[in-house]
Amino acid sequence: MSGVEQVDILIIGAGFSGLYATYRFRQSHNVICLEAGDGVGGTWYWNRYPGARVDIESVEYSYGFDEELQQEWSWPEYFSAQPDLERYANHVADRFDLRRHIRLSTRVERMTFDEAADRWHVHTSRGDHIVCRYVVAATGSLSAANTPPWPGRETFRGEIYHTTEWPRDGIDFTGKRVGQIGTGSTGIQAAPIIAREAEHLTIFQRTPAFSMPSGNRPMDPEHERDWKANYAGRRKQMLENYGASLMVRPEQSIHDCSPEEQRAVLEKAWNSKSAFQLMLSFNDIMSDKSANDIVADFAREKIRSIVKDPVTAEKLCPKTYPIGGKRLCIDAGYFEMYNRDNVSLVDVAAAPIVAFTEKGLRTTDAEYELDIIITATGFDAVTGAMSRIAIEGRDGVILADKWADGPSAHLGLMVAGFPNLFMVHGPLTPAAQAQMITTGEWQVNFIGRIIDELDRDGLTRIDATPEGEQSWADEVEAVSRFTVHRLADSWYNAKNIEGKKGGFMIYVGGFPRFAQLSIEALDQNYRGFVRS
Ligand code: N01
Repeated sequence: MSGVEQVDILIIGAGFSGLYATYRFRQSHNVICLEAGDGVGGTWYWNRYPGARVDIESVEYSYGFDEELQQEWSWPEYFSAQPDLERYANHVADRFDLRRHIRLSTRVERMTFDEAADRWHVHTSRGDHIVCRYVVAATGSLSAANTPPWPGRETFRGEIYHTTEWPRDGIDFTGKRVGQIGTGSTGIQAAPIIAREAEHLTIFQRTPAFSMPSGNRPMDPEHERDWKANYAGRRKQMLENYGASLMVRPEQSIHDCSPEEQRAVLEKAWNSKSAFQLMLSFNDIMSDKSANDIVADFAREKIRSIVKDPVTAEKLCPKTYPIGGKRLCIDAGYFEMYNRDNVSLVDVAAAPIVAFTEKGLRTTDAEYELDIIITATGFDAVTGAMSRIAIEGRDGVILADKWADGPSAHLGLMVAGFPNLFMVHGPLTPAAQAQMITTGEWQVNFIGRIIDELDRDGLTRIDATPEGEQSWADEVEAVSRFTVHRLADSWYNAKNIEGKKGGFMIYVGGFPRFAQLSIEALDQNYRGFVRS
């Protein structure tokens, strides 16, 4: 498209937050939503690998903004699979007539802030040049693929796929020798299904993961009816809970129980059919390393009881970080998969992968011949999606440069020097520590309040101050001291990618505190912001 277009609000991303932002802002403003994919749904558009499924109950992990929508929609399973989540995103786009605001297959490449006019100039992969008052970046915290850095990729004669860029028509693994790199939430979901089809599946594991059974099952109509009878009340209650979810946080310390009592509670949690119940068995698992050790031992015992070959079982037992320190994985038959004859495990912590070759992959001690390589290697998380756009704020500062040593953002919402640019689920927000659809709606509404108050007061610019950024950085750091997350290398602290700097990039103080501090900042005369 040629010529310069003008809109009030430009939204980047048509994932769940971007769709809601489009709905919310088009009621009062002229909006456009740009989406890199050729369909809506964000995470649930891109991650169509076999077994992709949400780990929060779908009755929770869904929109609450429209009572009719939540009454009408039915989830076929407790923890929905990717196709159902994508179908839901498409339904919402159609039902609320959002598509006329959305431009698909359009990646934002460059943005510059015009200080004289208080306008962003946004340039896209299709040549659009759009001038707008505000940008709402709903770009996702897990949307920029982390691709392994090894040389020789172009020499490999077979096929390579990243799980987050999965072909729409799927992949036929029949009769193929498949190699999968990565055993995080994604790899653990995909592998058991690939193993059923492939001639042979080799898993290349750098760090073993803790995982528990997802407990997915067909939706119980009574459960659905019960939710729908008081959906609004439950949504409100969710926002009052740490993870914006009704998962119950217990009062009891593990140290107040005898070993037998501990075991009984942990067994019940393991079989609860409720993902994460294990971590919610006692109140000190995430804060007290000795409490955590008891649960980690229990989870390792489960692995040893499932995996028949003791050498493989031992390799699969995580021993270098606390359980829950990296996000707990959920699975459907992951550990059982290693009892198959056509699955083998390679420890690439001991002998790292160094290159793709014509025939497959080479580690420091062997070459593996493969027909298909799956990189389930995760994401340039939290900052990647924004840093990959050339965003130039005031005084010519580029966002990726400003964040070179780690992200800064007041309330995880705005970066000083980048006025009128709001992030949903930005760095230093609870992100995946809280249920992302409901908290995304909350953040969009919060941005809505800011924009409405600028309009009301006849102002055209809002920026975070360096002091605001610093105070939020202090808060993020302070709350992170109380959790065992610090003891694990993960995408939370940028240590999943060699050379990436970041510090602790997730707010672990809980959603209610995050929301309360955000509201207080606005109520206290926009503390940490400057408006003009
Ligand atoms: O990514 P990850 P993910 N050489 O970063 C390995 C959400 N999610 O896509 O642990 C060898 O967790 C890496 O090894 P290591 C959820 O929030 C949710 O799986 O870094 N290996 C690891 O094993 C989750 O936390 C759901 O040592 C390399 C794997 O690749 C987040 O997304 C489902 C490597 C990456 O694991 C990310 O999950 C899926 C290298 N160079 C995702 N680089 C559900 O809701 C990376 N690895 C259920």
